[in-house]
Amino acid sequence: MKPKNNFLLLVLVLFAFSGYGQKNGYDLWLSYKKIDNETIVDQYKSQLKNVIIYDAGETTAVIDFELKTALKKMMGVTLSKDNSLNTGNSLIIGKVNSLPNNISKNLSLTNLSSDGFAIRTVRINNQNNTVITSPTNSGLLYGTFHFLNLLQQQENIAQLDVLDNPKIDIRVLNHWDNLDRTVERGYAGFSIWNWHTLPTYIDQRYIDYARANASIGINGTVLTNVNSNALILTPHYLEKVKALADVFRPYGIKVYLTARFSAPIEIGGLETADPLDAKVIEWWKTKTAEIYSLIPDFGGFLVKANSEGEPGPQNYGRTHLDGANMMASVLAPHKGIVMWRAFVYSEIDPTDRAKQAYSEFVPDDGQYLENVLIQVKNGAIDFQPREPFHPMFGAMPNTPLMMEFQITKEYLGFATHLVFLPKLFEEVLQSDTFQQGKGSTVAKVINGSLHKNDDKLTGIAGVANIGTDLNWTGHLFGQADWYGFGRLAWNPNLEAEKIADEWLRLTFTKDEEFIKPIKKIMLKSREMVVNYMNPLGLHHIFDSGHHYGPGPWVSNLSRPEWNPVYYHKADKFGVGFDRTKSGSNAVAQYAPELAEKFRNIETCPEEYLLWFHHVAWDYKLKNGRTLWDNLGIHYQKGVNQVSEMIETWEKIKPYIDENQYHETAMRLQIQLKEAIWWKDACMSYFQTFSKMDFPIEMEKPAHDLAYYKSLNFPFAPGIRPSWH
Ligand code: GCW
Repeated sequence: MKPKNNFLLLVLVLFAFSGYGQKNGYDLWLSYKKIDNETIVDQYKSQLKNVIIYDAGETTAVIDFELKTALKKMMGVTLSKDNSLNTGNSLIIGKVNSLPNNISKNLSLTNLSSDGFAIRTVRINNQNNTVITSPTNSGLLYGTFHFLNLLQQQENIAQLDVLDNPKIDIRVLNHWDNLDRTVERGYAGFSIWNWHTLPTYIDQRYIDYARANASIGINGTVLTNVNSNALILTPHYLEKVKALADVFRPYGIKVYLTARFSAPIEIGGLETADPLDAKVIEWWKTKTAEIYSLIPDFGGFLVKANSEGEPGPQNYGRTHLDGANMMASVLAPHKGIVMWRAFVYSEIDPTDRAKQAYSEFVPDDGQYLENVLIQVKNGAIDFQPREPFHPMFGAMPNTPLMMEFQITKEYLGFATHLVFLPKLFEEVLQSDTFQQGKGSTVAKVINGSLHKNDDKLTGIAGVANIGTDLNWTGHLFGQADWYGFGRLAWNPNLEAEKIADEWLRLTFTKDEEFIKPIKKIMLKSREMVVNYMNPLGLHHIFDSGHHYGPGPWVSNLSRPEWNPVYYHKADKFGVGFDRTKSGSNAVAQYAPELAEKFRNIETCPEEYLLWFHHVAWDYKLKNGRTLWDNLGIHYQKGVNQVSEMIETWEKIKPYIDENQYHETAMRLQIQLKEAIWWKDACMSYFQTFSKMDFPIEMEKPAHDLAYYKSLNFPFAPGIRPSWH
């Protein structure tokens, strides 16, 4: 850490010990609560007397701070710093090749990858010591956090033998943050990047943001919105970006920017942004060199091109391949990468929106330069409560595909609904693409196990849910989604249940009376939101623009695929989007094994029924009831599940801080109200087509359809100012 940051360190220390952050949620999963079990504290104290940190560059101070803070808070201990290796009960932290020989020779670390770490109990002079090692500084930091995590969870540390490697190389957050500090689809306040006071004022949040991310293995951040503003690439802003990069570097976090494709025109004074134009290429080359002169480890660019009106190579008759490769070629000499988004659909392409990205990208498989990753959303439409996995994941064996998840809940209840997203992420990651036969899960596509060439890059991105709210994410449980994303980015095969368990222990208490019921509601919450918003494969029936609440009736927007009626296609016969041969045939983009299953209404999983089929209202589902009845049953079930969640929450009151209890309790009330609203609005609307009575299980709507249609929310949060 640079000397000028010493003052900040002091502020950080004072803040960390004030207990303030713990109560309002600011400390996230790093609150390092006092360990209430004296036997364990005594054990830890006897096993942890001394600490030695071998040179970890700028990261040394970070590791030192974290250990100091954590051990003091958890058990009131400060470790001594004796470098002699003779004391025993030392915590020894050092890179593989900076550890003394007598330690490293016994460690057998052949399986350790560059950011991986090992934590081992080793004997020196007949005394036990704990060694944390890695080939890199970041790995040492990850190992330290892991070790502290074990203490927080009160694990036995007497005989440690841990080796953990990240399974994905690039683990980034995408901030959809604008330069005016609004956050597109952000529900937790304003952007944490205060561009006005940067580069001189380093907000404490930047440091705590870096700590939190490093603690879960996130190693990159894209600071700006994919709907980008070219100004970020001007010297005035680059200086500010550099300041952030300097803060994040010791935490192993690289900075990336979104690159507006038309920047050569907007800030470069050129007449074109044609990717094959020599002057344009030269402009990007010079701009890139300028960025690297300020930020030598700059990560690269994330690009949204020719999507929702953003400029791109197609404006010049070129392809995504031309655009991506041009940018990649200017970044390659600096070891930078391009993350080129596949979220494209065109206002002039009349084919099913769900098919368009596949059609644009798959034919060019294998032709992208080595430093290009194609960033694909988890599903083919848009972060819906449930979508089948994006068919591109099984169809581009020769191109690194990056996963893009949305951590912010644009379509899952903003920051007011409790919905544990790792359950959704897990479902997608464990879906079988059949790319190379059975077992070719999406996780294997993105972690590179299916690549022929071992050197191919791997990556995963999460659209951040972070803002200036005291607790960062608005909903306290939104922290679990950030945490869970990081954990899955490190290891996409982790189970959502384990993640929920870890997060609850780290954030609240390890008391099973609390953990058990709350874990249960978290794990159920994803299916619950599907039930009360988009059951049985319904999708994109949100009110327009802000996507707050139901709007299945919306049909007046300029582009057909912006209207919910495009997606549900309700008529007097039935409801749902026919994506079989008789319809758009999007099923054909999946491997034959899956296409076969989805195509046949009898074998199509019910959760995807209306995604792939237009189904008659009186069609009988597996439970013998009609589709119509089942819709009502699902909507009601979702509502009932929210009520159950509220009952559970009331019971755990004694185990949690009062403020946090009340905050969540109030949000749950909003969730209940909105779940009922979804049920009533959607069922009233669909009834105008089905003309059938509501099933007996369903509570009748309190209002008529006209009422639900009349609701209007011009200032619902998260929307682009220009879309109001
Ligand atoms: O779902 C849509 C969102 C837009 C977003 C776009 C995208 C950043 O409604 O707000 O723009 O996806 O992912 O590019």
